[in-house]
Amino acid sequence: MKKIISGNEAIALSFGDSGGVFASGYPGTPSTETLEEVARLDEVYCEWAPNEKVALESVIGASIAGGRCLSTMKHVGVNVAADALMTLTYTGVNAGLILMVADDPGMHSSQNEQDSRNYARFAKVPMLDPADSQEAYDFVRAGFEISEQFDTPLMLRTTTRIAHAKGVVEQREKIKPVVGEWARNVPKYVMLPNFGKIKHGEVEERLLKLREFAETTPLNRVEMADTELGILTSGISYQHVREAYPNASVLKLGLVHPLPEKKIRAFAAKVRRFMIVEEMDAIFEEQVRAMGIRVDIGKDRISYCGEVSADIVRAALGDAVTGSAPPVADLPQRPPTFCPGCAHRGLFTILSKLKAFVSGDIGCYTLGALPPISAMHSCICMGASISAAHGMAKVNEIAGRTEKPVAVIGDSTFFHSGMTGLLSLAYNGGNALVVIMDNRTTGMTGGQENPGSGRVLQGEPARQVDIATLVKALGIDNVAEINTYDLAETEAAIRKGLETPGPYVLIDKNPCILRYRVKQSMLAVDLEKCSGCRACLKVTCVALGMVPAGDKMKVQIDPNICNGCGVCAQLCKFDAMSVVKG
Ligand SMILES: Cc1ncc(C[n+]2csc(CCOP(=O)(O)OP(=O)(O)O)c2C)c(N)n1
Repeated sequence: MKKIISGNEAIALSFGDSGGVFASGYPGTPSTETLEEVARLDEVYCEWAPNEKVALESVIGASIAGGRCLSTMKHVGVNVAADALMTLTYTGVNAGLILMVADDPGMHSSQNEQDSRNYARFAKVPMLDPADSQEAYDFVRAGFEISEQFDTPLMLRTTTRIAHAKGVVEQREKIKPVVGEWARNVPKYVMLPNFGKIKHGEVEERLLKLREFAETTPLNRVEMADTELGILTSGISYQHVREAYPNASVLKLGLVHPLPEKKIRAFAAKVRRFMIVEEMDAIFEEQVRAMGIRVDIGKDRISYCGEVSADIVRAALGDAVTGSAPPVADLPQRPPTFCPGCAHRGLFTILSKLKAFVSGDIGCYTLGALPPISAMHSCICMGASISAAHGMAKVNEIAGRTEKPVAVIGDSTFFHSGMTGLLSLAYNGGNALVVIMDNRTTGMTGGQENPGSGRVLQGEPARQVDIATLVKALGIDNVAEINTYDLAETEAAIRKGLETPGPYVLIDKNPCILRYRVKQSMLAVDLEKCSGCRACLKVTCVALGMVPAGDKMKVQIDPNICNGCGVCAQLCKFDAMSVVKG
């Protein structure tokens, strides 16, 4: 059967068709839909883990117990899971294990642009890099086979355009899932130093065998055409190469680690100009140069930053670019902002007013860093807000400064990796105010379930963790609930938290209005009372706009967008806004 589906959907479909039994991941664009699609399959169990390390560890267990398994995450998720990965590479697998990682060249929705091919080299594991939805589908099946044949975890790498673009996929015959033996093998799975030493040697031998495999596998194919130009490429870059130079010879790698040295050498020898086209790091180029193979065009002409395009490939060869129209330069910037009715808005309005130093985290609340609110001063990675605030407070203490930092973190991020930071804050006698925005979903990535939402990925009700109880158990005595829709109450609570020495936690429990479709009420502006002062615009709500009224510009509220949260009304000194529909 043929279907038109995205790379993420293709991977999920193939997991179900290739004997997959267990999947676990953590949301992160552009990987998220993969597990959401797996959740729709019959006969497959899957779950959101609280973070990527837990997800990978759970699939390690599933593999040991004999089930083909998949872990999904975005590129930065591998940093979190890396501790498990670096030893999983030693133990190998029992049933096939695929770690799917979605890279985001161009940073469409990520905090950095790291190239996961580095991890395949670092962990010495095979990596597949599909170039379209069909390959995404096929590479899952091939991935399980390679994983089992070579006793290794396998990384399946996608990039945003492979993950989200749709293409035709022909489904293969379904393999019925068969759960194998539950492996009891101490020297293989207990990585004490003595066993680990033996295993390291095996990893190196495995890599040699994989190198041989890379030479012959059809996953790496030569498309010989005009020998004037030969291009080594993989993944989405292959599509750009083909668009720019349909007549060039191409060595297209599906298995991007380890590299087929003999194949590359033979290919390079046959073409007059040898070019390497790869997004982000010079992973191929550095290895190919180290093999002593000449590279005529590579990273000297193609940036390490951002995505590759057909025009970039053409420009690298000094040819005229023909493609897309240039971006319109003078359009006004429209940075993203909180949804109308989002509870984060009230919190950041007050943090901005109090000029607090905010140690931020990753989630919808990160938008509090943008003007005109501009109330976030650092944001590093998931879970860093509390630990970073703790470090700031300690140095402030050493410097004799009295200002107390505020850490802002969401529920999903708190479960992911904020809890340990809070434990440290309590244990090490820290001095920070922590605001946990518990909107009961993983909002930024589209509203996924988490341990506080009361449901699991496949929809069943689940035990709901009470964050206040958890916070107290981690050693925090001062814990209070706030309602960030009430600005006066929020201001008083934050002032108290800042004035009270030691760790202090405030929890807002207003649900995500987008995920839970909460419509509170609707406001309207009395134009007679509105002075046009624009104080309300500080909350950056898209429901607010300026309209001509007499000789002035005054504020109007779009009734279709307003959620009635009332935060803007609380900033109006003229009492011009009121509820028109409750
Ligand atoms: C290590 C890592 N994994 C996943 C992501 C993707 N991601 C960005 S924000 C976020 C969670 C946001 O949820 P929450 O903290 O509850 O805040 P909300 O967006 O709901 O306000 C996720 C999963 C990431 N940036 N880094």
